Amino acid sequence: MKIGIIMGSDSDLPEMKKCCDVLDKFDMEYEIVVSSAHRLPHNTGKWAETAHDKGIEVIIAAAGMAAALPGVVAAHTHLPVIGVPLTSKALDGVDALYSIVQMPPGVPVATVAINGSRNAAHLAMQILGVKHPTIAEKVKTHRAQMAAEGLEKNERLQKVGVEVYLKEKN
Ligand code: RP5
Repeated sequence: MKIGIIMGSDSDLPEMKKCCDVLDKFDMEYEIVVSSAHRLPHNTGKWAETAHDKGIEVIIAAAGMAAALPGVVAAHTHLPVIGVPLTSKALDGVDALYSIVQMPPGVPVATVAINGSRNAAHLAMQILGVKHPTIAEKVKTHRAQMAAEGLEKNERLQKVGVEVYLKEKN
């Protein structure tokens, strides 16, 4: 097991499925659990404390609203923790962003954008790539594919112009 994903509620699952989709695409091993820092504090702490022993090497923690989860998980493990702030109705994710990003020195959470669950997956792979060359190769191959796609798009735009390009795109 390489990546552990934890989220504060099953209502976070639709956004976190996008993270799973990226990891599935690259054939990455992960486990995904739902455990709230506020509603299940002991369970959450235990999961984080035992993550390393289970073979997890990097953790993605996602939550909305008060969003204590990524910080609480980081407090219970030496593993790197990537925090994903999720949108909520009242404050649209800014509440979660501020909660997750403002960690005290010594207990960092690497915070991605609001609803940035796909980038959490990519960052987790980059972290694992430091130790696992096969994962680093996957990251490099993906970057090369993105660059090739970008060049193709520009070539097409230069060839057909704005109007046709937009018609084709829509
Ligand atoms: C947070 O509160 C969760 O991460 C979720 O984003 C939010 C709302 O949770 P539910 O009331 O939908 O379970 O802890």
